Formats: sequence, C-alpha cells, structure tokens
Amino acid sequence: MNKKIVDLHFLHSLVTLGLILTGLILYSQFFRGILSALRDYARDLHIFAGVLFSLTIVPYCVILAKTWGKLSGQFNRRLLNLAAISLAAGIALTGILLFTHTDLQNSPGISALSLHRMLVVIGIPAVLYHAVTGWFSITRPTGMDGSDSGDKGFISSRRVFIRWTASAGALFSGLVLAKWFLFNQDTTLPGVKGKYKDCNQMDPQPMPSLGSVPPIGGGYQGRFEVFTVTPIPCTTSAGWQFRVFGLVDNPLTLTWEKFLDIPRQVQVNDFYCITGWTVTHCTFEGIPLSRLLALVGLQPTAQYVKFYSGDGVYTSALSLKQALMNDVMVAVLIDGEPIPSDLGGPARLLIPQMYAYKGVKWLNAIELIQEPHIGYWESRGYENDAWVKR
Ligand SMILES: Nc1nc2c(c(=O)[nH]1)N[C@H]1C(S)=C(S)[C@@H](COP(=O)(O)O)O[C@H]1N2
Ligand SMILES: [Mo]
Repeated sequence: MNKKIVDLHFLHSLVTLGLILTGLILYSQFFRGILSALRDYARDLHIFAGVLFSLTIVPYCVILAKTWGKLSGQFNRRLLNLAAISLAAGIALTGILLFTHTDLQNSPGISALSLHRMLVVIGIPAVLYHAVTGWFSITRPTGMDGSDSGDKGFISSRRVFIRWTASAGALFSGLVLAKWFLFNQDTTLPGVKGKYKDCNQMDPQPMPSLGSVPPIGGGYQGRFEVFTVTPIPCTTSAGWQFRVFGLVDNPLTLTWEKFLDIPRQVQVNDFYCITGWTVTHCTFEGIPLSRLLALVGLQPTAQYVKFYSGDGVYTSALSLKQALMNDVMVAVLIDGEPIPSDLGGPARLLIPQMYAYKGVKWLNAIELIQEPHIGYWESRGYENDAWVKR
C-alpha cells in the first residue's frame, strides 16, 4: 500500500472510531436521561465526524476505480470493496437525511434512522473484523487478500486462529447490535403497560372515553424512546395540581379530580422526535388546550403560552394562535391507558403538527404571557416554530 492510502486509512479509522463511540452514546438510554447535555455534545461530534467520514468516501472511490483493472480475476475483492463503499455511502446518506430532518417519504416502517441503524448493524461488525485481521497484516507485511507470503506452520495457523476469532467476534457483535437496534420493537402486546415504567399513583384512574377503547387508531406502532433531561418525576393524585395563570381573568388551580372532570377528546396522531424516530397511529385522549384556555378568560395582552413541567426544569412555549389549533391537547391517555410516567404522565402536552420536543412531559402549569418564551431545547438550538417537515 502506498503512503497516501495508509494515511487516508489511518484518518478514516480514527473518524470511524469517533463515529461509533458518539453513535453509541446517542443511542444509549443512559445519555437520553439526565446526561442529555453530554448527549448534545456527542451529537455535534457525531455530525462533525460524519462530515469527515462522508468526505473520505470520495478518495476510496477514486482508488478503487484506479485499481479496478488490477483486481481483474479477483472477483471477491472487487465485490468486497464495492460492498464496503456502498455501506459507507448508505450510512453517510441516511446520516445526512437525519441531520437535515428530511425523512424518507411514504415509507412506513422504514425511516432514515432505522436504515441508519440497520446499516450500522452490518457496518460495525465488518469494521471490527477488518480492524482485527487488517491489523495483523500491517504488522507483518503480507498480502491483504489472505495470500500468505511464505509463512508456514505456527504463524499461518496463528493467522487462521485470528481470522476465526475475528469472525466470531464480528458475528457476536452483529447479533448484539441487531438485538439492540432492530428487535427492540414492541410489537408483541398492545398498549403501554409493562413496556414503560409508571411510578405515578393517581386515584381515580382516568376513564377512557369511546374511541380510546378499543383505540380508534388501532394501537400505536413503533417505540417511544424515553427522553428526559431530569430524573423522571413521580407524582400522586394528592400531590398533583394543574395551574393556568398569568395574563388571565380567572386563574385556575385544578386538583386531579377536577382536572378529570373537564371533557376530553380522542384523536389519532403520529409522534415525531426531531432526532429521527416516529411512533405512528397513537390514539391520544386529553383536554383540548383551547378548552382549558377558554375556562380562564384571556386578557388582550396574552400573546404567548408557556408550558411548565413537573420536573422543574423543562419548558416550552407556543404563540397564542398555535396554542389554539384544535389538535393541541393536554393528553392523559394513550390507546386507552393512562400515560405512564416514562411517557410524561399523568398529563403531557401534545402538538401533533410539531416535533415532540414542544410537547412538555409531566405538564403541570400553563402561563399566559406577553413576550415570547424560549424553551429548554429551543434555547439549545432547536427552532421555536417546530413544524414537522416531512
Ligand atoms: N419535561 C420534558 N418533556 C419533554 C422532554 C424532556 O426531556 N423533558 N423531551 C422532549 C423530547 S425531545 C421528546 S422527543 C419527547 C419524548 O417523549 P417520550 O419520552 O414520551 O418518548 O418529549 C419531549 N418532552
Ligand atoms: Mo425529541
């Protein structure tokens, strides 16, 4: 191998290692919770490394094109190199789609994120295998294609051993990743019980209305990735209250029971996280936000609506016009079951036409204000008007 290729290869392996590490951080539940500030750095690093990764694909294509002729008769090597480049390009392309939030249109079940992960499930084991077997052929300069240059006996049996171990390791890591990424879908039982933790103790439980049971949406499809920037708050009906205050004529403080007395509506929505995952056909039941606002009497100076979470940290806001859209609701049931604490219960905000970061979990207060408010993720770079783009 000439020096240029070795340098390129060294750079590429560093970038790949960085991508794998930051990617695992992005996927890990651990970093979606209270360490989500770190997750944010990991995302920036992942994007940066992703750009470098995408760029390094180009010279590989050039090199392959140049050596294509020399590889005549070596069908396997041609195929392997093509496959490796396609895999890298696929990962890069789906990564770019994720970065720009443009998902694959009209392809139910297959999203840029699921494809990205699927390709990584093949890619990481392949990279591991290549790293282990490639490593040894660099320290002992023999043919990369497995043709031993005069090694006999002990050494070649060691190489066979290494290859087998690498294969086993690659297979194992592939299976672990596949189980992690792909077979983590909850398609077995309908509903949310048993799949998401619920540490709330609410009495009485909200009675599902017609349409929630059985859910008119037919049951949600996909999997919620439980996001929280704080430890998950648990509450009881006695300890819980819901306030509507600010620029209103009649501020409200509702107990759980009074809150449940307000008529609810049932609607079917898809749920979009801006990081690329989607849950479709959710049947939500809750109080339309416009109904809550009608109860308090808005003052003319009320221009924006600010939402508070029971976690004490997370906030978001809408303009009054957005807040009055008829599908914005404070949801208490999903597919006829109380929303578990993992998913923001006992009550969470739902703005179906916007990305889910606008939907404050553990919602317990709404304030009418005059000036715009920039919420938790909005102040960390996400758009304030978070219309779903797809
Ligand atoms: N209080 C609070 N609300 C929140 C968040 C959060 O971290 N804390 N994350 C937001 C984001 S980014 C998403 S995608 C959804 C995730 O909802 P889920 O955890 O029920 O899947 O909640 C939104 N609401
Ligand atoms: Mo999100």
